Amino acid sequence: MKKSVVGMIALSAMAAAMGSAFADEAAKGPAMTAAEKEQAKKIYFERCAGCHGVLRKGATGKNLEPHWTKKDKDGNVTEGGTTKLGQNRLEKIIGYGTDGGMVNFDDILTKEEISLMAKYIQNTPDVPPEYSFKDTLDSWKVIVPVKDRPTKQMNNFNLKNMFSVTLRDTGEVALIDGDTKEIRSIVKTGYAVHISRLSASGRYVYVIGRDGRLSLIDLWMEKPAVVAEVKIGFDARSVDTSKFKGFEDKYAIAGSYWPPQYVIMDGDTLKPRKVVSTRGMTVDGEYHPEPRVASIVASFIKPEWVVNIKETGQILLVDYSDIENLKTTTIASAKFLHDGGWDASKRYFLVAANASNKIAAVDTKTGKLAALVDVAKIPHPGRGANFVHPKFGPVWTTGHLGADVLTLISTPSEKKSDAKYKEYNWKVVQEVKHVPGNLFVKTHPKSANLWADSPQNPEKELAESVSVWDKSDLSKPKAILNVAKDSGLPETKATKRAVHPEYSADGKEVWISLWGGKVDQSAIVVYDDATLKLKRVITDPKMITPTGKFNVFNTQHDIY
Ligand code: DHE
Repeated sequence: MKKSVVGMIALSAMAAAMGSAFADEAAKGPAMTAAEKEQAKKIYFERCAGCHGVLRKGATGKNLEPHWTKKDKDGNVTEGGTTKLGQNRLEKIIGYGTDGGMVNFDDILTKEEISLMAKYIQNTPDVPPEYSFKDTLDSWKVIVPVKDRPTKQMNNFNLKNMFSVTLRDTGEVALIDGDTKEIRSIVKTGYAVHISRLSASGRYVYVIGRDGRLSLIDLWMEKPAVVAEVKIGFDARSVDTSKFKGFEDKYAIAGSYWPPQYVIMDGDTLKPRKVVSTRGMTVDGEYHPEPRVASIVASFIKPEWVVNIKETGQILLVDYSDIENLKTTTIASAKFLHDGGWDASKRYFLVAANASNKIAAVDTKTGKLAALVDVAKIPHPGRGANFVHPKFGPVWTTGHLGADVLTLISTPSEKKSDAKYKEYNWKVVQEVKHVPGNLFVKTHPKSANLWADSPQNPEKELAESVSVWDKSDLSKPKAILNVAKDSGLPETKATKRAVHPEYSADGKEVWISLWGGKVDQSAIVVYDDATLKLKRVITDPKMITPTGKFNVFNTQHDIY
């Protein structure tokens, strides 16, 4: 009950913000009542906008504008060689998914909702309102002023091994003690929190909700709680802080999907300081009205953030040393930039240009594109996984949503002993057989293993399992762990997706979320990394739809 109410409230707020009536042109699409449009609008923002875009111009997902979703009355059913879709075909695609990577929604939406969505996307997209600096400032709240916050840690938790865990559908984050596995605090945040990132100090957790609400959690409080909040847009995915020496946590930055812009704030209060629009030209020289802010990461070697703009394929290096006179380097890479992580040296940031099937590597020392590497279909690295390959030296690994491999890319190293690997740099040196539908790969410098999930695989058994390889010999058969079975939770018709492996601070345990259906019990399943044996199942009625887990120490130091 609780989760659906929270979800409804958040979505109504978001949908209400998305403008009012349809444009006149919409009359040309299938007829819908006002109530149907409202319902479809809400579902679209909850389930579809992330991949297809608010304006439906397409990104990870296809373009969904009426010029090809809607068949013409005169029987003209193709455009540029592509068959226009129409009601029946759209219903099938939404229900059953496609080989192109569209997931099936028949276990999430009812038949009536699927039919409604097929009608909705044949109508002209709604254009949501803008969100100004004043709107951002008006939403800003300091709950505990800096002067009233503790001056030392007031609890006796081992903060380094604390995990910030997204409880997706309740709009909360659970802070779980990695040593005892106890839930220390459940904190109200924005809806469907996407990521948690740590302050340079390791004291504060920055949590960004899908609804654009950014929350600042103080881990030093007796019971960690939110000390400041701000809404940075209507739809958001990314946040980080300033990490360069002398600027530690002075600023925070959060990226918005809608409106397409980023916001720079004071690090300790979230007071908005600057809003910067990301609208502009794609790498192909076309204007794009909705270039969303995807991953953001703070450089350790310069006072800069790497800000990846999805639809334009432009990588921005935003220099925060003087935010009144903001300097930005714009690096053209490839369209549809999404998630990514550092190489082992933390000089190069590697980011997936997912629908272009490429990995872009930016050299944050020279401020230039280091490489654009062709890879298999729809790379999705999370943050990737760095390790030393026995034959090819240092490599960074990505998984794929749309292909059955993990891709290993050789990365440069300044160590003399690694000079022999130079010839491989920025080449795909190995593809390791996995299954499609992978979202996250993970390893740890102290671990012998490489872990990968496959939560988007259409086969229930594979979506509920994770795979583990021995990094020293990737030709050895992988171990497959059925996380759903290991959890001991009752079997359900709905798939419990095993998602997002995350290491403990010492690299000895791996935590996997078992993301159950809305009404089923979820869990976090903890494995011993050395033996791959089940160590603990963390479950609780309050543990509703856990997804991302962020170990404080590993996130603070970008260890992956
Ligand atoms: Fe994510 C990272 C966007 C769907 C869980 N996800 C990211 C990042 C982006 C992004 C831009 C990188 C942030 C950064 O590093 O600064 N994700 C999107 C989408 O647009 C998409 C495809 C659709 C949507 O509507 O959100 C999407 N993501 C999902 C999910 O369905 C997941 C599995 C669960 C959920 O939250 O809905 C999911 N995404 C995650 C996680 C990370 C992430 C756990 C962080 C990985 C890490 O280890 O840092």
